[in-house]
Amino acid sequence: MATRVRRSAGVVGGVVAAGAALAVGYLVAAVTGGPWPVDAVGVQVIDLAPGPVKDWAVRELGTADRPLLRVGICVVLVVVAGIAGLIASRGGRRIAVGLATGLGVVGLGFAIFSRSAASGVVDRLLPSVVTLLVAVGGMFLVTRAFEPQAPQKEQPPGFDRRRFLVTVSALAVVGAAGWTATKVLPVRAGDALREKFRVPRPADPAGPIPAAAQVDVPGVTRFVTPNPKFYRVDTLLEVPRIDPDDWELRIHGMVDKELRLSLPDLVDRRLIERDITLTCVSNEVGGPYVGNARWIGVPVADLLAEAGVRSGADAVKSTSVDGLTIGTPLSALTDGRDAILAVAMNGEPLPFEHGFPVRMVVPGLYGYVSATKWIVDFEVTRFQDFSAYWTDRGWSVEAPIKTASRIDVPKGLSTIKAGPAVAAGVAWAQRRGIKKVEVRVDDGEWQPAKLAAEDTIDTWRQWTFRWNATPGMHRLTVRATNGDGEVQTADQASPRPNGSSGLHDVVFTAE
Ligand SMILES: Nc1nc2c(c(=O)[nH]1)N[C@H]1C(S)=C(S)[C@@H](COP(=O)(O)O)O[C@H]1N2
Ligand SMILES: [Mo]
Repeated sequence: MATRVRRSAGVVGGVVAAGAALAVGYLVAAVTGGPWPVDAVGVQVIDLAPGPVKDWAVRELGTADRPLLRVGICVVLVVVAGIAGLIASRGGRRIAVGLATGLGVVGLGFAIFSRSAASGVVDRLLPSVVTLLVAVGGMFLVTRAFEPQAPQKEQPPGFDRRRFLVTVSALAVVGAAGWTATKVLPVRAGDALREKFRVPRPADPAGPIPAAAQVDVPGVTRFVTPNPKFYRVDTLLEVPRIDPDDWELRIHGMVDKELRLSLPDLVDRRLIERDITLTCVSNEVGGPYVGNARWIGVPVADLLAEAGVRSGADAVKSTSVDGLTIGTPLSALTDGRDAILAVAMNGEPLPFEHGFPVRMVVPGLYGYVSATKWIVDFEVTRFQDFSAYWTDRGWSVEAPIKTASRIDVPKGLSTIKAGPAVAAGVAWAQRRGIKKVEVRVDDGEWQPAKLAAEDTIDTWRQWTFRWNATPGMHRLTVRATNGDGEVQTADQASPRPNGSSGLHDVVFTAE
């Protein structure tokens, strides 16, 4: 009985020591902006995850894979710590402290080598160093309760109940305090940073969006995606919070004159405002990774002209604050389309999740080859001289957005009223615009849908379709024709390597 209590205490002690270490480390990460060791490991997992696993995670879990990955890593750590505590309770105190040290050092190692937005060495390492110290110290202190009562070597481990309860409670309080502090104190300096930046007035504002761009059918996507609803795709567990006063962009490489721009330098230039629909290459047919916003930014072409592009260059390699790289064809930045370094999204500074303070937006290209968030470096170069984050992972080097269409209403597997019915959705073919949308009921003929007003060729376009739904199960299929007259292909392709294709359909019942 006594043995069992001691062993349970060992497990609890190990778990509490690990929990306190992780919680205090989390607080330090929040204060410094450095990586929490759990996230340092997580980002490595993301970078190393085989393509299919990553595709699966994006598809099935969306952004939910982020908290899940963190929880998974914490669970592994806590289980190992529990086992270490158990070993200590059986006389293996050194092993337990050694395990805690080992795990802490591994976390520190990941923090040194993994991508992170933290710039200074201290900010980058402090969270893992503190986690390591609390883990080792905590394990050392709780397991003191298991020292043999008498000094003889051969004595079985003892169990000093009082000492155990005192150390475990103290650690639990420290951990809980650390965790709570992160949640309640304004340590993330977050919103204050964003409020430092005032959205500038564009010299070249966008025209009003035609009211008729938005169809009036319940359940259809909103024409302008509200910022909090905008899809998010990136590889970070903690969103970078860049101080706009510290931000600097370096434009260099195959240019005549290198530029270094602070945020005031950047927005001091000619600003344009444009509606542009972003799309992720990972979007499945009918999927949600597409959104439309009104952006304000500096034309990339202006900056390139200022820097003077040398002949021979065909690409721009842009880098975000965490070291992720994106390769964009130079031609897409200079062919007259509205490629911008954006500082505002729907009238607000960019949300942290969407790249504050500056990101690139290029109409017509999937995000992974153009939409660099938290951009800090812009190098004019040649495709043959570098490879970028996603292309290293099996995605195409060049990726224009494919013509696509989606049915939002009726929802798949829903039940609608038989009789006069309405379907509605969106279609997009950025740079070319949408000229026609057609819908097919069951295996019938393609029939024209009614197009909503066009905003621009770089935005998606809504459509409605009215028909008489007879009772029973039905399938609606949609296809779009872009402004070049090309009909969306029915050939099915999965997102990898350069975007999904195929026709979206929904099955529903009318009764
Ligand atoms: N720094 C950084 N920028 C990034 C990414 C990223 O992982 N890191 N992902 C890209 C991808 S794949 C897409 S689709 C868009 C998504 O932009 P959003 O999250 O603002 O919707 O950002 C792009 N820019
Ligand atoms: Mo993407």
